[in-house]
Amino acid sequence: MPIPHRQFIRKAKQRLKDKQGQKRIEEIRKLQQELPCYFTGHYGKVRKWLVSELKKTQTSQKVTHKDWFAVKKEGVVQIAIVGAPNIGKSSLLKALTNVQAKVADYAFTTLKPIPAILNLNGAQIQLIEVPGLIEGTAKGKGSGRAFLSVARNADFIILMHDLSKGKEELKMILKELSSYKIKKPSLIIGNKADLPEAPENLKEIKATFQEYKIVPISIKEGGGLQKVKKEVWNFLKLTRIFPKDKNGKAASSPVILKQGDNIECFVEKIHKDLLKDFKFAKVWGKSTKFAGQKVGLTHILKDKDTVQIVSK
Ligand SMILES: Nc1nc2c(ncn2[C@@H]2O[C@H](COP(=O)(O)OP(=O)(O)O)[C@@H](O)[C@H]2O)c(=O)[nH]1
Ligand SMILES: [Mg+2]
Repeated sequence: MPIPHRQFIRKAKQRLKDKQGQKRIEEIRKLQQELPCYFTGHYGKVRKWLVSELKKTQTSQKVTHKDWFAVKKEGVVQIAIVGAPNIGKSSLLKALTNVQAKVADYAFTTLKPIPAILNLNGAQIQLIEVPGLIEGTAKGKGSGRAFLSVARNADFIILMHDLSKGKEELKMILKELSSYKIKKPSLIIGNKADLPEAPENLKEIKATFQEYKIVPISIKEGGGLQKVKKEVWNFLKLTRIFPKDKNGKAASSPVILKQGDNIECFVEKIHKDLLKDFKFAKVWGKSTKFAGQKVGLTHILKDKDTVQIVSK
């Protein structure tokens, strides 16, 4: 259950109290994630307040730190792909999206973050290749910091590892990430599984890093990409909701919501104006006891539900 909005505001203010600049931006983004998705009423006001705090902080940030930049958020979530240079990050981006990223057999190929859109089960997911951490640092403090801020601002992290290298290399990178205060990776991709050293290294890595999901792939030979998509979909915790029109015809492309989102979130996504004329909704699918069940705004939806909105 969401906590009452007053308690939320008190907690939010406390958490933002001594935070400035980038730290404040990160905290505001976290709070936005934690906010229950009501767009009206008290929580609607809290939501607006957080947006205005974010804008204020970003404006002052631009004035004081000219070297800071962010990749514009597009799609429903942003995933940063991080790791050492030359492990296949650009290759992965090319394999999953239609972006033209440069792939080359030497470090320093990718010198700035590259965003691309992956369509996953009807959800637009923004992937960002972050230049190899060492590349960033080598290029000078300014852009190195900028890369880190891109990785820190992403909603999720995918860490890529070259399976021709052993567990020490991976340990080092994980330590590096946490020292830069980058989120714990949601997934580790072990690329270059086609190389002769890979099976032995994978075995050792799986035994050492048991708290992580590790997916071996070979972009070169085309293996493992479907598994990557499946794992990404799992950690995103999204739901696909199919709208049904007045005549009972269900749409073929879903509205994408977060797990735990309710009818109000769904209505808001379709059209803000629908909310004031909302009477009830009819739902088919896993969230209901029977087909076509009548529900109100607070009904929580489940993946692949079909929803018909009935207006006043
Ligand atoms: N053997 C092998 N080589 C790969 C694989 N994926 C990428 N590479 C090679 O690794 C090198 C670096 O790739 P790139 O995508 O530019 O890596 P990035 O620096 O991490 O973006 C290139 O020569 C790729 O052809 C793979 O699955 N197996
Ligand atoms: Mg690259």
